[in-house]
Amino acid sequence: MVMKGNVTTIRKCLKKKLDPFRYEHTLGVAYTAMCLAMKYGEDLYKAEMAGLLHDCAKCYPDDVKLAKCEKYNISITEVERRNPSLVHAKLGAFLAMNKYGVTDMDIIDAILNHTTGKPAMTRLEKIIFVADYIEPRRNKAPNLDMIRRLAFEDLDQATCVILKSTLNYLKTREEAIDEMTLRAYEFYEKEWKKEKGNESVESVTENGEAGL
Ligand code: DGI
Ligand code: FE
Ligand code: FE
Repeated sequence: MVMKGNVTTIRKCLKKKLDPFRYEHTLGVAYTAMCLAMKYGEDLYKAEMAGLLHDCAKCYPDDVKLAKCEKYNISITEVERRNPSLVHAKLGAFLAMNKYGVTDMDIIDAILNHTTGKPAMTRLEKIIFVADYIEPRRNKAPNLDMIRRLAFEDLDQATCVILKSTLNYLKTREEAIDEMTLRAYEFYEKEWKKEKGNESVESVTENGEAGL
């Protein structure tokens, strides 16, 4: 077990476990999450820890991810079995708790829900979900400039646009869509409509999918 809550120690360990691109992304998410935390009054330490650890299980090969889930009794859905890359969120939350010594459930939940999102996310969950998409090293998604601005104006609307872009991307690639991704979008689309009436989410995401 890594020394509890020590950012420097956790970083050293992550540098060994992740490839260089993923490590850079990880630092980007941690810093972006802290910026969003400053804007929205979230705890900076929680944002940093969740950002640092959100992809800690990302770089294991798919079969190793599934084997580790079996070993630790982490249950896998049908969609996850067909798309083992989705599993890094669950496995990452488990490792954050059991290997990196995180006890704060806000941090664990933010790691757990960072890939699909879910309805009615906490502020920290939304911060990590959004930071994952907009961090400076991420550059493939369309409309990133707009989404980056929106993230610092309205966290719920940014969450909604990112979910929509992700769904568009998954549809064009004919990938299985996790029930939770859909439910999350439906929830945030309702919130969007309450706020923006007839202006559709598509009007913001219209020119394309999220090339992740
Ligand atoms: O781990 P990252 O690449 O930093 O980001 P992430 O954890 O958000 O994972 C991104 C990938 O997850 C991206 O390729 C889209 C995919 N994803 C999100 N929701 C779903 C999904 N993939 C499938 N098959 N189904 C989903 O519902
Ligand atoms: Fe991830
Ligand atoms: Fe990530």
